[in-house]
Amino acid sequence: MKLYDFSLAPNPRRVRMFLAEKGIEVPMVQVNTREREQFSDWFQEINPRGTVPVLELDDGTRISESVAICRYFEVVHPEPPLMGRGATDSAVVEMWNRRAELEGMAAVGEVLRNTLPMFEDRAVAGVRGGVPQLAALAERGRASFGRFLDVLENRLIDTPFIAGQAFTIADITAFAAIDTALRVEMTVPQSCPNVLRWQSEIANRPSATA
Ligand SMILES: N[C@@H](CCC(=O)N[C@@H](CS)C(=O)NCC(=O)O)C(=O)O
Repeated sequence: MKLYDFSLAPNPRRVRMFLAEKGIEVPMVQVNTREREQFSDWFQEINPRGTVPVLELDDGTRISESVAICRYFEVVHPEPPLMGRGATDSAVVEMWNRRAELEGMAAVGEVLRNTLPMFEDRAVAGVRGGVPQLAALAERGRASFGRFLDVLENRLIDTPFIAGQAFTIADITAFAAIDTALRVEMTVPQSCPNVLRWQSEIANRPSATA
């Protein structure tokens, strides 16, 4: 088994945090997406979509998509549960993780991909070129990110973690999104004290450095 990873990229980081929380060690292969290694012949054979992370199992099965990879490890290594237990709990975790992806990670991605010079003409991940950056999308992403923080603030008034009483994959996704937002100078404002409290707690977990 091996995990195709890039230490500086946010989505592979989600998987590394998930593995660290479970105490699982997997051999990693670095794919330097800043050097466009995702478009190299060798990696295109692994994942023609040109994205990391990718988990390769010993039987040759390849799984891309961070959550699909996490799901695999949740099933083979259920402790500690990070995707909920039982029908209700799992659905609530999934709901919050989806929201963290669609409203948090996507918003941050929209800003990053449409502003950073390294993504010039490559505003969509996995595409070699011909996708120009659009300032309006970056602006929209900033507004979406602000709304996402408001959603988290309201949620974290009532619960210690995003999906409820326990740390889950939803915390990993939201934390990775918020940490990545720093790259484009988007920070959690003082008007979100509960998000700040939660953020510092997650940052103090050993998995945060994974
Ligand atoms: N939804 C996918 C997103 C994967 C993705 O976009 N990965 C980025 C790194 S965070 C990537 O590989 N980018 C390649 C590129 O910039 O061309 C997942 O969660 O695995």
